[in-house]
Order: sequence, then C-alpha cells, then structure tokens
Amino acid sequence: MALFSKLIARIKGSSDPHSSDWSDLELELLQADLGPALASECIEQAKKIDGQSPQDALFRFLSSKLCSKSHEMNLSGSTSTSTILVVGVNGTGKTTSVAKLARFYKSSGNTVLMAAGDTFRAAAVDQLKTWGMRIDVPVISGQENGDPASVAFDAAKQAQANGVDVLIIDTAGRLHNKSDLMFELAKVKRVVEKTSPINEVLLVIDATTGQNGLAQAKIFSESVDVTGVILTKMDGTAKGGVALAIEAELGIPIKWIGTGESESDFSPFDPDAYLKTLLS
Ligand SMILES: Nc1nc2c(ncn2[C@@H]2O[C@H](COP(=O)(O)OP(=O)(O)O)[C@@H](O)[C@H]2O)c(=O)[nH]1
Ligand SMILES: [Mg+2]
Repeated sequence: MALFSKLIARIKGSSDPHSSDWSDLELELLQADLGPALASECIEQAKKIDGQSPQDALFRFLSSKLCSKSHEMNLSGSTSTSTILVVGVNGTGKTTSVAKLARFYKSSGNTVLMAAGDTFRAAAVDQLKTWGMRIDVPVISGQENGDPASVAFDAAKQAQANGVDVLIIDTAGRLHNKSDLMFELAKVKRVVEKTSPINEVLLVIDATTGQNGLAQAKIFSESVDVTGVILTKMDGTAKGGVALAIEAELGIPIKWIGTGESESDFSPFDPDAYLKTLLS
C-alpha cells in the first residue's frame, strides 16, 4: 500500500523522468480510488514540494485532508447503556461488523447485547444468532418480517433493565427503495431514543467497491446522521486510497477497519499509522 512511493521518487528527482509524468502519477492515484478531486490536489501539492522531505510534506498535506472530528468511539460512561446503530447497503458487512464490535467490547470487559434489526430476511437473523453463539453474546430478535423498530425498542428496554454496557443494533440495507429504507432507519432511531440516546450511527462501507461505495455512503449520510464509518474488506483491496477519499469527501471519521471474515479481523482506525503506510 505504498501508494505514494512513485510520487515521492518524482519529488526527490530520483525517478526516471519518462516513467513518471505528473499525469501518469495522477492516474495512478485515481486507480487507487483516491477520487478525482483529491488526486489532482495531491499532484498540485507535490509540484510545490522542494525535495527536502517529501514524506513529511505529504504527511502534513494528507493529514489536513483527514476528517477533523474525533476518530474515537463516543460511548457513554459505565452508568448507562451505550447504543450503536449499524447501517449500510446489503453485503457491505454490517452483520459481521456487529459481531466484531460485540466481541471487541466483550473482550474489554463490557456486557454486550446484539439486536437483529434486519427482519426482512430470516437468514439475516439466523446469521446474527450464529455469531451470538460463537462469541457468547445474547441476541434479541423478533418475528420474521416484523417491525425492525420494535425489535430495536425491545432490545433497548432489555439492555437498560439489565444494565447492559453496550447495545449494538443490526439493520437491513435494501437500497432499491431508498425512501422506505431511510424512513425505517429514522424510525428505529426515534423509537430507541425513547429509551436511551444512540451514541454512534456507524455506516459500513465495502472498500472493494471504491468510488461506488463512496456514492452509496453519500446517500446514507444525507438521510441518517452518521457519526462514523466502518471500512470493511480492506484485506480484499490493494487500493489503499479509498479511506482517504471517504474522510476527505464525506467529512465522516473512519472509526474501524475490517480485514477479514473472522471476529478478530477488526481494529480501530489509526489515521497516522494509515498515512505512514501509504507514504512508506
Ligand atoms: N474479506 C472480508 N470479508 C468480509 C469482511 N466483512 C464482512 N465480510 C464478508 O462479507 C459478506 C457479507 O457480510 P454481511 O455481514 O452478511 O453483510 P451485510 O449484508 O451488510 O450484513 C460475508 O461473506 C462476510 O463474511 C471483511 O472485513 N473482509
Ligand atoms: Mg446483514
């Protein structure tokens, strides 16, 4: 993922001038899913760097493009339940990420509850129940085709009654009817908030879908108040640029990175370490 190595060589003047035209370098950034605006800005910036310490200069520039909001999870203290709502398009990795989050918080000593809010597919409820057994975390579910808001409400009530530390709610992601989906997500949010505030609304984006994933994310973030991104399938892409594009274009901090199908393939996003990898 040393995305900027050729650009750095060009700035240092150590590359073969024929193989490193600025326009070729820009194309390479585009192919790494950096997006047109940021790719072009990087090249303009690079032209101004004088070869002294291109890594440091690019690091400063790229840092300024990252979202300035906190990349940490904003959970309530130990006195009340923290609630996390997980949203996104089907297949991006929502249910898997709900289980990964549950396992993360459980292993750091919290009591955790998961809610199967994708009531539209029986398989989705079973999938979460299977995860629940595997990581030993209880799952609240309702009837098939039932109201996801009522499942979420039941889960929120139980979490409060039992003093659960972290409640994580899975949702459906059918995009074929955008207004229905957004209406439904808003209802889930409203109903849960009758019991306790929602601390985080995390949008799941599949890194392998590149600019298309970014477009989906824009639709969601226009309708739901998204507080953070879970970027999944980073193991399936060599195109490291998508995380930068998300932060720069959406203005939403990436909070978690998924790197595989197992519950441990998951970690908090570290912006500085990520930039250092791109610039190594
Ligand atoms: N390689 C890889 N696969 C993932 C990751 N996260 C989820 N998946 C897989 O993506 C597929 C869809 O995941 P799922 O959680 O069912 O998506 P949902 O429809 O959004 O709930 C499943 O096969 C998961 O195992 C990840 O970080 N890396
Ligand atoms: Mg699912």
